[in-house]
Amino acid sequence: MSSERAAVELAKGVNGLEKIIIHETRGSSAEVYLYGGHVTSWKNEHGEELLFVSSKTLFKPPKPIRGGIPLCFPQFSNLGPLESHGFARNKFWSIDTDPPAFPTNSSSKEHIDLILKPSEEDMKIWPHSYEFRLRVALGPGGDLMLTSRIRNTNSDGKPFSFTFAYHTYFSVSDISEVRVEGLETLDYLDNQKNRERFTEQGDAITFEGEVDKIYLSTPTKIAILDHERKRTFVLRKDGLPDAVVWNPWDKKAKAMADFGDDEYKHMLCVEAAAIEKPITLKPGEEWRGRLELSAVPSSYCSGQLDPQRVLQGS
Ligand code: TA6
Repeated sequence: MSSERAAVELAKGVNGLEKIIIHETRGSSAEVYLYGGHVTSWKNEHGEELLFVSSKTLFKPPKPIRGGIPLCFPQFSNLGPLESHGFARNKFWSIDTDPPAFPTNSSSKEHIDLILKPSEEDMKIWPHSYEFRLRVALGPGGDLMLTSRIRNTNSDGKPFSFTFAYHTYFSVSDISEVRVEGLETLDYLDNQKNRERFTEQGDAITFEGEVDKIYLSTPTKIAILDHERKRTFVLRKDGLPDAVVWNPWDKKAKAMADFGDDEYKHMLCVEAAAIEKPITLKPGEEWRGRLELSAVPSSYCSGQLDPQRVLQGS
């Protein structure tokens, strides 16, 4: 990295919204907006963008940013009285200048710490005091890590419960050529069928229409294979038992103002989540949910790549 460019820099983004850019020595980078604590870019060492952000998204509060990694907290989707996916994604976060020590060795990685705490106004919508700390880190190999630490700071002794998701939008070459491995034979709730419970078939998941499923108690590792780009995304998660798979396809795409009609062909959401069993915290207790994303080159022609090797590999 050229000496003059800092590893972590504050910059002005779209519409003057503040963002932090994290640079990793070998060339990978990530961008996080203070608006929503929202990662909007993750690039590999070749400068290739790995996340999808809609060309129609407005970057205009209070509208959430369409793409990247929205944070769904304290409510996933409409599973509660709050707005869809809760409010964390349309709040202004602050840089956490004094984060509590981190257990893992992520201090060695380029990172930024953000924090969200409720205002008096917020407490009227969700009557709980909390501290939501988010660390966004880039590993030497360009892996992107998000660690959320949510603490109940209620002084009235009250516990609170929440559901959560890292609503990651992966950039893919052609959705009809993408396979998801690691969710075979699992139970899921189908959002298109009133969250009725079904069991997934035994093969990799492929896409030929709208998909909106909450997979329950999944393995900690899921692979997304983009054959055309010879790229495999490996999603590792901790403290997040469930995974949501979403592609709106053509009709829903047309119905979303902040989403291009054909953009469904180039994105797939695979979301590390805690939905089926809401997390409950007593005052003083803290929950941790970690997401680690890697993009590995994969030469998938005539069955050379064994996805199981990706899933069982180190
Ligand atoms: O995570 C899948 C999902 O819950 C879908 O049902 C769809 O609504 C999507 O999220 C986008 O939600 P949003 O509130 O961002 O429009």
